[in-house]
Amino acid sequence: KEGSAVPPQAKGSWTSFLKSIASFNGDLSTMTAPPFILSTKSLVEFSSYWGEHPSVFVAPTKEKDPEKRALRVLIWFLSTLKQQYASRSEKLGSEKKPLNPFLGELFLGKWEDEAGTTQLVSEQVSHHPPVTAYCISNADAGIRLQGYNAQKASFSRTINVKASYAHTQIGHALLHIDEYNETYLITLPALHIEGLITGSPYVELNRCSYIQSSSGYTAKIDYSGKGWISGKKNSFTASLYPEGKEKEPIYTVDGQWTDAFTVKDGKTKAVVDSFDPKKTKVTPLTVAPLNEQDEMESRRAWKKVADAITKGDMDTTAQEKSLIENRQREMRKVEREESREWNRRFFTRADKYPLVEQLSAKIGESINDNQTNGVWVFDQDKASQAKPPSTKEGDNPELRK
Ligand code: CLR
Repeated sequence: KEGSAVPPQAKGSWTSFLKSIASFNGDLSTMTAPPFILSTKSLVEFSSYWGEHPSVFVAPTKEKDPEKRALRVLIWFLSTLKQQYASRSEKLGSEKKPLNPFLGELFLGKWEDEAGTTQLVSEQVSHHPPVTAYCISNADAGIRLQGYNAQKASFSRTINVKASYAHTQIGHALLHIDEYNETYLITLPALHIEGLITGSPYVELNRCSYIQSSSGYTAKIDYSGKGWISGKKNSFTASLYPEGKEKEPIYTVDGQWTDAFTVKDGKTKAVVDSFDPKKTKVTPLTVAPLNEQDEMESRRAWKKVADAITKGDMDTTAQEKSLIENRQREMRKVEREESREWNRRFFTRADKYPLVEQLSAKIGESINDNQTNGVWVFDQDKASQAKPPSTKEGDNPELRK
């Protein structure tokens, strides 16, 4: 038997947590977990994983050939997976339960490096169900990613029911390249958590996800996890093909998303490129100092909770959490009384999203807006009214209306 990472005094609470997972209703805001597995970071921060290699993100804009451009987009997508799904386990020793964002919570920042300035805006646009929307853009390169996703626990009944946690992401991302007026619809992989019994949970991806471009290319990524083909964990195979011609790949990619992967020519099978996420520099995100942040900004809002979690002080953690929750409840009450809704600062609910529907139809997916409290789009007008983080002078009360 493997050793357990559960602290001795938490054995009981871990066991009851595992049991509670089995009967969990899927809404993350109702999940309670033992202290040692709590993270000090809110889920609203997770949007930043899409942009941590700005040069790889803007690379497609420099490619004139549409096929190769679609390949650059696929490589960028694959390059984000390690940060998205393995970085917490690598840094903290295991996956942790993130803080559950409140409605209107913001995470703003930018990356500055050889790719210029890449901006991040992430906003919690719904609380029940929890939905995060984000926009990552590099104006000089003329590229913009926007997306929204809801998180949902889902149950795979095939595995030992007591300690299994499977998870579906609802939503999608859209990458737009100005120069070619090209849009890529990106679907999100399903995942499950391994290592629960021993108290050291980590993420493994399942099934498949797609990237469908308006220029007529489809990329399909199959996640196989440990064992299936190579016996290595986090394995995947991907292929890029003209839409409708899955059997005629232009490129194939295989390897591990936490390790190296290689790109091969679909016909000749010759290796044409490779990528190693371990050797690719991660550009740190610049976030305004706490005292200059708006009070809706995640790290400022959760500061006292995060400090209490770090100290292991569960009484203070609970107290500070209730303060936030009560305040939110109060705000919702006032909104109901005045029959209005919380005004999202950067995103708007869209009634129709024809391009997305058109692209998703090509990969046989449908956009399910009733699970995400609507379809969320970045609103340029709202955004230009809300001052970007780079030019903000202190805590501007104007922004808090
Ligand atoms: C959020 C959106 C990001 C990618 C991403 C990575 C890890 C996922 C997270 C998403 C959603 C919440 C998640 C997390 C891993 C563990 C955590 C599923 C999809 C759950 C809620 C934690 C469960 C408690 C464990 C300690 C067992 O782009």
